[in-house]
Amino acid sequence: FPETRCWLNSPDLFESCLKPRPEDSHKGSYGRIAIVGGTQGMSGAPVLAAKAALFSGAGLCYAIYLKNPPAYDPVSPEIMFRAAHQFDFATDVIVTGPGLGKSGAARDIVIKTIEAHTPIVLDADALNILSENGAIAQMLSERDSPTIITPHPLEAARLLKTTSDVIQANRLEAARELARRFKAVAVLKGSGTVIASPDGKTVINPTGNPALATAGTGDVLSGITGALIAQGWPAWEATLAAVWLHGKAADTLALRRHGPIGTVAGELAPEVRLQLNLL
Ligand code: NPW
Ligand code: AMP
Ligand code: MG
Repeated sequence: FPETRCWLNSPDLFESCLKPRPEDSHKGSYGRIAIVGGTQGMSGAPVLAAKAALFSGAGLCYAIYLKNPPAYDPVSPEIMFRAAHQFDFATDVIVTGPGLGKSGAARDIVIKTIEAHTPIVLDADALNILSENGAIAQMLSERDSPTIITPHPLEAARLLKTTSDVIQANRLEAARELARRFKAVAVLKGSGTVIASPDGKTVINPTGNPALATAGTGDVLSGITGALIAQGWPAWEATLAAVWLHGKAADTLALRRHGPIGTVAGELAPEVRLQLNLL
């Protein structure tokens, strides 16, 4: 890989992707996104991602559950819930993994996601399934549409068959290896998130702080990323912008609002919306 390390130091890099909204535009103009996940005990994860997707500007958002989708979410009634067997996956982008679990049905839905001819974001349990199934990993490298993977250090360790200590000691190399091996834009999360492309671009994100070290913040990141892709951003720029915005939202909350303790994942979406409108 070429040594293309740099810090993502301003939103200038992706500002050009953010287009003004034409007067006669409608919800269809801003893309349809499906979030797939939410097994028993983790039903909130797709809701966090879906809410973040809507606050990041997606036109229509479905939350897809393998079984027993909730009728609706009273806090975010904009989200449309579906059972996987009722859904045709004909959306502009699919985000699979938040709270998905690792059942046989979960594995089948990961395969269906990878077979889609749209950009996909694989997070959380979709990555854990990938780690345990070489044939699915092989399918990824044969896709003709963009793939984004968003592992935290332990998920990255599972994908690369190593330990999170080894990953953390070589974060740039690990991100590059993930991008190369899975032919994906790879986001190695954690303090100083590293984003790598399959062709060797590598950047480190400067935003974010330990306020993000709390349940569900990764699920939120997957929703923001999907939403920018639904709105037509290229995968690389969408990923850089999403990681930057997610961290910036946490910085704003922690520095300006209530300090570093006790941020919850659901609070990030309105801050991301504010940042996007400021760009
Ligand atoms: P340790 O403790 O250091 O050994 P898992 P998960 C490590 C869903 N969720 N730097 C750390 O390991 C997700 O979507 C649902 C270093 C940590 O203990 C998934 O589907 C929620 N290490 C599922 O739960 C809210 C780091 O990884 C371990 C690190 C399981 O996902 C919560 C955890 O990894 C959750 O999002 C870092 N920055 N970050 C809901 N409300 O429905 C993580 N680690 O065992 O894969 O579990 O990430 O919680
Ligand atoms: P997940 O573990 O999937 O919920 O993802 C956690 C999210 O919070 C990722 O975007 C991480 O980069 C971010 N995060 C966690 N801890 C920190 C930290 N200490 N500094 C900056 N970002 C963090
Ligand atoms: Mg996660």
